[in-house]
Amino acid sequence: MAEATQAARFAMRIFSGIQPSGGLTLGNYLGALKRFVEKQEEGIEAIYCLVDMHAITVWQEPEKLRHATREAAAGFIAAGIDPERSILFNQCQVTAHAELAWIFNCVARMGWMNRMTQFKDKAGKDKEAASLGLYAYPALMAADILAYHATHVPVGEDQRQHLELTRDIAIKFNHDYGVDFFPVTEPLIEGVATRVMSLRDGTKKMSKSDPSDMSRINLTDDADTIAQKFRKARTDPEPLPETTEGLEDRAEARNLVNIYAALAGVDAVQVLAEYGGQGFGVFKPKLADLAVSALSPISAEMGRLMQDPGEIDAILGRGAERAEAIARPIMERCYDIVGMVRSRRTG
Ligand code: AQP
Repeated sequence: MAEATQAARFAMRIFSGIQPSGGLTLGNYLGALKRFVEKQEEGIEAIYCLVDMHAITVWQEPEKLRHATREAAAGFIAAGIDPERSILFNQCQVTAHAELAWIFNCVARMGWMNRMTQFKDKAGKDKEAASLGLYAYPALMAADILAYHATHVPVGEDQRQHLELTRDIAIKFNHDYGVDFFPVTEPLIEGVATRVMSLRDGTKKMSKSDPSDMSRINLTDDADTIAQKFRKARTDPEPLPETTEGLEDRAEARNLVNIYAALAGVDAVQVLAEYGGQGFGVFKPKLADLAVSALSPISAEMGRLMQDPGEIDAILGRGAERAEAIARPIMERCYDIVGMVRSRRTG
């Protein structure tokens, strides 16, 4: 189906999610949250979801999950998501996600799922012990997006493969049932920080669930902790290069330069124009100062919002009602297309 026809049929709508599987990191902020806020400011209709059902694909302590969900919601609001303009809610409160995921489990092919690198990374060596949910995760993610007929998904680079699977599922569903029902969603992978790397290993992505807290900056870290983590960040002994080509085989240096660029709203060329030839002894404190000035207002506001968890729950509840109002008619039409009888009276 021509992209142009689809563009005409589906109004631009953004969906994106973050797992409350721990505290939000600088990677989540630069790769996702900061860009969600930019999209909101562009006036695009946007739905943001704390994907608690994805989080439980690996074990979560119930109390920690509850706390992380509220804290992530506070992080979204503190970073600039306005829950009146955008829709902000947690996944389990809108049942269409789970319902559509089941249908997509029956559309997606085993061969497609077997190619998913995130499952291989997260399941590690003992795949037999991984949950079935972890394996089926990409079908739930496709459901998250397509339950809203979302056309665009702002994500970090790590999610590219999942977005491709979402497109494959939409195309196969449309083809199998002879309809033009689900949009073929476009990923929005933009900016200099689409893949923020671990501070301990420049080849691994910065992640909430990395066992080493020193590998990441948490949005709740205080100024001293941020400065200490950057000071101790792994680097090589060379000064920063004058050009970006000089970063090619220097994963850790490249990561710190990209983080600086994303926080300052410039590109790596501009960062190197200022710091090329300087050592990390000079660069790291400047980077820490920049990170503290960007993150400390967010962490202060998160702290304030977390004083009133009841208000956060109310915001998530209202967001879920608005999300449900979009997803329910799409879900009902989907059941109809699939041939399922829906005769129960509602309301
Ligand atoms: N390091 C990163 N750099 C850029 N973007 C990132 N994102 C996550 N880490 C980085 C983006 O944040 C959004 C939400 O991701 P998620 O939390 O749902 O899942 P994840 O990618 O699996 O994140 P984590 O931190 O690695 O979680 P755990 O440790 O629980 O698996 C996505 O848009 C993602 O691209």
